[in-house]
Amino acid sequence: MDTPLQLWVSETYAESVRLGLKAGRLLYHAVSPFQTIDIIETAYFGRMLLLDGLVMTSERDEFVYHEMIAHPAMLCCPVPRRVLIIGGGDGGSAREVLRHPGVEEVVLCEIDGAVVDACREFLPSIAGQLGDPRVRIEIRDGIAYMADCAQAGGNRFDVILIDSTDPMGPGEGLFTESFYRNARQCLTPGGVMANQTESPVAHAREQGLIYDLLRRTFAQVSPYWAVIPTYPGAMWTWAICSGDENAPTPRERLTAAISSDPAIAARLTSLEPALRYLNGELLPAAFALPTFARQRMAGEPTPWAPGLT
Ligand code: SPD
Repeated sequence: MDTPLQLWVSETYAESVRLGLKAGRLLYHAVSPFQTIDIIETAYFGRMLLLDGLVMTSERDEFVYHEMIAHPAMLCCPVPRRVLIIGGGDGGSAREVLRHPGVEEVVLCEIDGAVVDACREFLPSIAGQLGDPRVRIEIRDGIAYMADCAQAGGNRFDVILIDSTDPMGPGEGLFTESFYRNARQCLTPGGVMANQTESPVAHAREQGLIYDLLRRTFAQVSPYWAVIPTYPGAMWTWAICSGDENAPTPRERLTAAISSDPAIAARLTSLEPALRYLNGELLPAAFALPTFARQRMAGEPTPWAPGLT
């Protein structure tokens, strides 16, 4: 009896845990100077982008990640006009940023032009806004871009999003103190940076190190989380960071905004019809962290928790 061939792709973490996805056609495969790039069809999550075999985004759950990296930081800033995205070559973060009416310029600095081209061709629902005239794509190393921006005097972007890969391969230098210091200098007064900070379940050690660096570099660091079903550990985090020690923290700004700042609350309400994840009830709740994650991010000793062996 013929058994139909079934293909599965999987991502392993902590050397012992594996998430498997039933796959269909391989739509795109390339080996660029930086990484392997694959776009595949999956049975449940639609088309999916993998870099060096690690899941970056899928048609079915990308909205959670992209809404969550973009909108909290954009709302934190009273009038975000100029936005820098480091990484984010799939275009999902740019698409969300462009939903904010005052945005005049989005610089997307992606190291690998092949990622941008492949996503434009095979993931149009994610990359479809990359042709917007407000978007300027720079195919460059984000570390060098940020260093140049800081050296030229900084003070250039209202919001910076670090939409990076994991801290390995080409993304590794995007998790360093010097990179964060340059990012802080590139912000305008009152500006904020948001970055993806991995999973408290799958990347315990890496996450502890990332938050050490962030707390050393920025006066205020507000972590928040959501569930991304296709990512290792599923529980995923971001942080909004600000260099302004006298202002309320990003968490306080957003939480107060929802209850008492009519301008920010109105901005979120006007976005809501276009969003599938974020809303006025969820935004303040996303900053409430489980104790083990909160302890680790604060640099406190954490009793055994997922991800620590
Ligand atoms: N482990 C996956 C981490 C990837 C984070 N960046 C995803 C890019 C989506 N725009």
